[in-house]
Amino acid sequence: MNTRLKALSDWVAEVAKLTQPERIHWCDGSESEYQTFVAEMLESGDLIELNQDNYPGCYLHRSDPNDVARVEHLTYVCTSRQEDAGPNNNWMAPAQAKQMMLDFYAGCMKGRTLYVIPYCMGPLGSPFARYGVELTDSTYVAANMYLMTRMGKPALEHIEQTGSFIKGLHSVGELDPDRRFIMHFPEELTIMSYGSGYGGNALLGKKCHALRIASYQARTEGWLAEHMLIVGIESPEGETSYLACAFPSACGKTNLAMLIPPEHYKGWKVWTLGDDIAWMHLDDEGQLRAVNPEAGYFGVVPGTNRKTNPNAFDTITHDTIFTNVAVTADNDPWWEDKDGGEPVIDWRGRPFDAKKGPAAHPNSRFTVTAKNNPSYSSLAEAPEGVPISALVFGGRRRELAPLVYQAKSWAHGVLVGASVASETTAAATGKVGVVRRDPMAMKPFCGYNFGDYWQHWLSFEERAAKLPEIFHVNWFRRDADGNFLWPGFGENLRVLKWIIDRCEQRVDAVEQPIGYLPKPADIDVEGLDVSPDTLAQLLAVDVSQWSEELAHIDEYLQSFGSRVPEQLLAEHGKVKAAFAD
Ligand code: SAT
Ligand code: MN
Repeated sequence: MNTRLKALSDWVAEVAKLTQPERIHWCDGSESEYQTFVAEMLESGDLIELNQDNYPGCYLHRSDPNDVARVEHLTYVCTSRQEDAGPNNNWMAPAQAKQMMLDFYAGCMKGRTLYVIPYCMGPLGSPFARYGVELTDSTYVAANMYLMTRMGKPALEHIEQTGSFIKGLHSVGELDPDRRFIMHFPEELTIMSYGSGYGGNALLGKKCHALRIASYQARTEGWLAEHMLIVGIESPEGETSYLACAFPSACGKTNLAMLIPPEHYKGWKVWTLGDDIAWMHLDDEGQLRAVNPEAGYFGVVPGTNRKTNPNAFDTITHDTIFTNVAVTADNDPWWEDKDGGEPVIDWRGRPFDAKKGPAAHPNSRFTVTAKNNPSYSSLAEAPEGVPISALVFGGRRRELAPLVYQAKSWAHGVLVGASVASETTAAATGKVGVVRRDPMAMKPFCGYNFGDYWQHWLSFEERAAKLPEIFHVNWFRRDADGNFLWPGFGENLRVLKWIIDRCEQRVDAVEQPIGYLPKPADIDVEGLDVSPDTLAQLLAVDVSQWSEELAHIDEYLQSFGSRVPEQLLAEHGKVKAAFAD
């Protein structure tokens, strides 16, 4: 065995006995090892080489057509008491769940390689970094983990020193949707995943470890593991503010994290720290600081182009694994709104026929190291993380939620986060475009009861010296004809600027029952096709729509029974009373 840590070698031996792989490969995390994975997958057909002149180092993976997104209905949190998982999670008794998974795993790796992937989430050696080991029979997963995490020898050395790591066992199995489960055992720091090779179901360092297990640990240890991008906004004066923003999957986190300032924002710079997950701790001075546990991006491809997100576009022109995109006659990758090229073969490998649906799958993805990103922040590797000035929640709402508003206090901000709702997207299986409650964009990812989670959020008020201001944004408002009212993408910097000005107390606002809204004159629309009337619509608070929303929020909070913090209900009561005034 390739480790001196007995707990690890014993576990690998036990899993090998159960799953019976043909061989075991201990990942060292080297570039040459990655190239071996690629060569093997080109040979097996798991990867297809794309045009290497136009897209050097880029490959295409076509997944099973039944395995293209997260499966929330098959994802479970198995705590010993059901109420600890909460109504927000599927639950199964740990012994039952484990037995079911062990039955699936019996002999499942026959003829395959078992990869042992030691990985680190967070900057290596940072006090906030956490370690795990994923065992998988998928070369695609091993290659993706190389791009997405700090994996291999240094992580293993650290694990050997401390003896502590999260155990993640994964097998693609038969890719049978009826034999597919993603199981979490937070009390035992263990993950078991079977029957899917898709990102969030299979790259166990990401949603399974860095959100579900980590959020559970964070609660007991006094920190936060959140579904948030981290971005640094540098003004022409050289002052950088860091924001952490929570939006549900496929609502533009990657775009915001890589934003390019609008033309007349001369001298402004935007730095990416992370595009999906933030781990936040209070430092010795009581300041909230964030690190990104990941080292790469698993982003939505469709819609990415030189206009919407030039940084992302540049990032994925080399050394990228594309999953489920289409290809052109020149063997270039292609997706909807790529601008340029024509699809010839669709994501399933069939000749493209518009009647059969989109060329690229709506949840097609790119996997790429963060080092490819031209705007990658020099502080992204800083062990102590960056100080956070503002937390921003948001969702995809065609109506109701204004472009931006600010919570009146920390506790009110926790209510704003807890009340987030958003239209569903293709990032998870199921119907798209249905509004559902998605508190803090964590509905699919919180590893414990939301009632306890909100209490944990509230508890920061008494422990922190200066907490970030909390905001809510909505880039997705539409008019009666379905047209977006706000241009979005790089222009969102105009809203972020207002947020930063509020944090620095440089601008005042209009008080409304739901929070502080901008004065129209304080949202810069110079050079935009946004009329004063449109801006007024974007900033309007419709009383009758909001009273309906408040009733929904009430009902939702009540569904958590006695676990909902009294303080949260009191905050909600204040908003209702303000509307009644
Ligand atoms: O597949 S992932 O869960 O990693 C992507 C997402 O849905 O956010
Ligand atoms: Mn995500």
